[in-house]
Parts: sequence; C-alpha cells; structure tokens
Amino acid sequence: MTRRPDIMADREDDPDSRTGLATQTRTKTARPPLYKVMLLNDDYTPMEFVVHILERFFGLSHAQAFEIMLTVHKKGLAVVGVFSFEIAETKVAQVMDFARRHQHPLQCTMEKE
Ligand code: TYC
Repeated sequence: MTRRPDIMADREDDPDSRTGLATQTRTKTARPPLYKVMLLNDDYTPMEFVVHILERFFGLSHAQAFEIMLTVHKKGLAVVGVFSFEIAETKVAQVMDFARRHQHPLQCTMEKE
C-alpha cells in the first residue's frame, strides 16, 4: 500500500490545515460602487435646453435644474446625480443622444465616486 506523505494528511475540505494560515469568512456585504454623472459646460448649448434635460432625465424641479445649469455654466462642470453603474450609463446615453438629436454639443460623462 502506498503511504501518503504527512504533508498531504490534511482534511480535504480545510485548505488552511496544511499551511497553518487561518482565513476568515467575510460576513460584511460589499456595497456596489456608485458613479457620479456630470454635465460639462460649452459655449453653444442653450441654457433652457440644459434646464430641460435636468428636469426630464434627472427628475429635478425647474428651480433645482436652473441652479445646477448655472453652476455648470460658471464652474465648467457639475455633478448632477450619483447612481449605480447601469443607471449612470443609461442617463449618460439618454443625455448624449438627446443633445445629439438636437444638434447641441452638450457633453455628459460618468466617473466612479
Ligand atoms: N454655457 C452655455 C451658454 O452660455 C450654457 C450651458 C450650461 C451649456 C450648462 C452647457 O452643461 C451646460 N449658452
């Protein structure tokens, strides 16, 4: 009969027993990463068009939309919302498609928070 070397004599369901290293089971649930959706300023897209986009795709009131549009206009960009990857991707695509169809150069991007 062939004898197993001692090094192999660990229980097969315990990967730590041979190395002496202990691992712990993680019980914490990882939250999915969030993504900032940002609008960028440009010199050509009309202010009312940007306000309309913020109302239509981001559910902002007219006053909130106007405020964020002005922030983008003055500072160059602003975060308009924070979403899961898939929602952020959809918002960016909706804004870019709507702007393109109206022939405005408005840019919308996303970035991991
Ligand atoms: N700067 C534009 C203008 O003066 C307005 C504007 C605001 C454009 C926000 C883009 O994301 C933007 N007409």
